[in-house]
Amino acid sequence: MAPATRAAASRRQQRLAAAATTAPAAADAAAAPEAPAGFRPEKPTLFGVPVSNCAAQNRFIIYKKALEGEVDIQAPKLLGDKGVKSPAYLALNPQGKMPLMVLPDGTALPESQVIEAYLLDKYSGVGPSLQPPTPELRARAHLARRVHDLYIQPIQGCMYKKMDAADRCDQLQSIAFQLDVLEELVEGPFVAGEEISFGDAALFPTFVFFTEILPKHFGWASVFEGRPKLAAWWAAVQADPEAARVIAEMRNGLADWEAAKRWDTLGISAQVADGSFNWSCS
Ligand SMILES: N[C@@H](CCC(=O)N[C@@H](CS)C(=O)NCC(=O)O)C(=O)O
Repeated sequence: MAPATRAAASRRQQRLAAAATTAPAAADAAAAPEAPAGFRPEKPTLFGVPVSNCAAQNRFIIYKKALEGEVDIQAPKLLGDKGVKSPAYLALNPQGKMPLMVLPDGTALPESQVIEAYLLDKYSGVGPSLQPPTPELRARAHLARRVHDLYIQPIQGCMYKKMDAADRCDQLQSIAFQLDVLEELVEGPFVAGEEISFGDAALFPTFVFFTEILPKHFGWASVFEGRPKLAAWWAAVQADPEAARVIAEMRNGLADWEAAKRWDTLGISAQVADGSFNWSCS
């Protein structure tokens, strides 16, 4: 390796090591359990919490293919008190996000789409394929995931995170727009036709946020008003037993947020009460 390349590689290693060791406050680091060195789980292990829509996408695949004997599901706190910001977690996923899958050889697979592709590939012979039957329908399922991952997931925090009121309102308007995009995209009854597929897996957990949060905290009359195809799709998804299980898990997580008065504590309710913005995106 040329000296300049070696120096750049060394700087990169230092930045990653710094992210993995300095993210938690020093006081917390003392309380955190010792990070397992070179985490090597017995089974492929998915890290995520019930309320995370990103992790929920992957749990759906695991449940649908009945892989719970093969794949372990754990909370990020297994790797440290700071969860996704624990040094041991950051060493496996420097982005500090869930989900993350760790394989028995220590290989770390972050990103819900990567984990999903791995599960669908590795266990292609187990349970339903979750692949739409034609290239055109598979393209539609991929498009649903792209719309979700590029245009919805990055702004979903506007429903439940602390932020400036004007930015929040702009992002809620963008969500309303993306719902209109999805209304045109869904084939029916599922995203890519007759069978539930990875295209639905990408979308439906985020609809738990939409349906639980937007009417209750932002005064939306309905997420589905003027969107009949999406309304029928949501009914079809909820009738799927494994989707219903994931939806219930997420709702329980949201109930904890409600019990903790998250929207009041973060000042979201006060922003909405101010009424200077069109929160219902009508
Ligand atoms: N593109 C990523 C997004 C991951 C992501 O943003 N995960 C959220 C939960 S849905 C998270 O880990 N948030 C915790 C944090 O940012 O501290 C994926 O699809 O996996």
